[in-house]
Amino acid sequence: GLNLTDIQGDILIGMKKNKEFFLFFGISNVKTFKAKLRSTILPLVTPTPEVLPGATQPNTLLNIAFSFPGLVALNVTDPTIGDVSFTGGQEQAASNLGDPGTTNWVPQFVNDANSIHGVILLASDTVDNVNATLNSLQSELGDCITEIYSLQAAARPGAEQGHEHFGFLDGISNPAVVGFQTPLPGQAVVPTGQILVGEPGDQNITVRPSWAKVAFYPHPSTDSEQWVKDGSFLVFRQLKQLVPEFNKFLTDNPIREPALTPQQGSDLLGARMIGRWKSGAPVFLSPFFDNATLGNDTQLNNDFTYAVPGTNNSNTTDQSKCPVSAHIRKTRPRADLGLPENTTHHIVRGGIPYGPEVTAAEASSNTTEIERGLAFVAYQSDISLGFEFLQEAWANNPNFRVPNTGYDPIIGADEGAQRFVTGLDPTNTSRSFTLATDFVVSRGGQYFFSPSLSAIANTLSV
Ligand code: N7H
Repeated sequence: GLNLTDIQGDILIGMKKNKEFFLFFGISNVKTFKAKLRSTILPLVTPTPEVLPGATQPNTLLNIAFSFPGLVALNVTDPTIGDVSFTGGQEQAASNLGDPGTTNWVPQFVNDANSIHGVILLASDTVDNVNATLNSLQSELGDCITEIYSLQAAARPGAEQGHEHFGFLDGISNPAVVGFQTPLPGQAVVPTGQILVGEPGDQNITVRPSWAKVAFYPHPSTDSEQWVKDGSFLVFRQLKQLVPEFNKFLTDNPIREPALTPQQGSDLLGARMIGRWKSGAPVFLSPFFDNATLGNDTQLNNDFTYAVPGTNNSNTTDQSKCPVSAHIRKTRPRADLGLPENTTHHIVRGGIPYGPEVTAAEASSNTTEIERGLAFVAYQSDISLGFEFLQEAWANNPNFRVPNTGYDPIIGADEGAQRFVTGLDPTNTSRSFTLATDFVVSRGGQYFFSPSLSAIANTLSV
């Protein structure tokens, strides 16, 4: 079985707190940092058992991950971990990811990409708790680290808690790894090595798509690299969401159907862009109206495949119940790639919203004035088969599976160019919509490696 006490808590099921602070730091004094990593930080690192349901938790949960330049600074054996995306860094991948270069990026992710050595994640119920931990950490660490950038993220208030800024319930569908969780109906079950480096299934890919970068070698490859086992690559992206603009698009383009009011037509358009209603109910199971009971029921809200009910085969072209390009269908095609489900391209998502609610002025002008969005966090054992594959080969590919069905209307991108998507109008699924601007704008990020606790103790801090 898995050694859960050795695996950082955010990886497999997430720290799941209402407040989360991301501290991007540089290491200014390697020797002192290594000593403090062991004496101060390691005892605060939250392992998986502490985030399991019913566990007693500290007030503030902490996880830590390192960039490639960070592992180089710490002088570990093979800081590349055999992952070329990790080694290259996210900045190098910007255009491939569909960003218009780094024009919209947070300056620190560009200018200080080599100085950001790691990220500390602090999660708690209150910002006061986070700040208390941060203050004591900073006074203990002194000047052996430098803050380069930070982001305070928070769940949305009141009834919107758990919903991202466009209004949709998030955190419903994440894969379960074999032998760890009992899967809920419809939940993907993936080999442990899909998410954790060095576990069965890691890099166990016989046929890689021709465009995919080939890793140098499976990780870990030699005994001296065993420290990478049970770590996971953490992809961080600050994804700005243009909420008033998104809402205006829905208002301007309601699905017209006799049984629907214009508001219901707009809601239907939004739901078909995601593949779920705001409550979380999948449009495949509830094609015309939201169904909050279904959305909230974890036994039912993920239990579908896109296959025609009663059949076990893939259903590649029918869009009547869910567009082929809907965000959740692009990023997890389920039966569309055949059953049993493909287990190669799965990530565990642990993102959280950041930024304030839409103001009255923004709503009435249909224009974003204050930045808000998603602090996107994804874990996988191979970045090019995980996050990069979902973004590049699926979301940004208008011909994925069915030619000319268009981009993922939420996250699909073509370096800022206008995009098209079909399938959104159930009364005419060949109708094409033009998305003149992106509703999600990448502000960039970095690739990190979230090591096991034993790697922190025995390798990174010595
Ligand atoms: Fe996505 N959204 O509100 O539209 N996402 N996502 N995502 N996403 C999901 O099923 C959203 C992003 C995936 O298993 C839901 O938990 C937004 C990136 C995957 O069926 C909602 C942003 C990538 C799934 C959103 C964003 C993904 C998923 C439904 C950016 C990867 C699970 C809730 C601001 C490259 C699919 C749920 C499945 C679900 C939204 C980003 C991937 C509501 C707003 C960058 C794999």
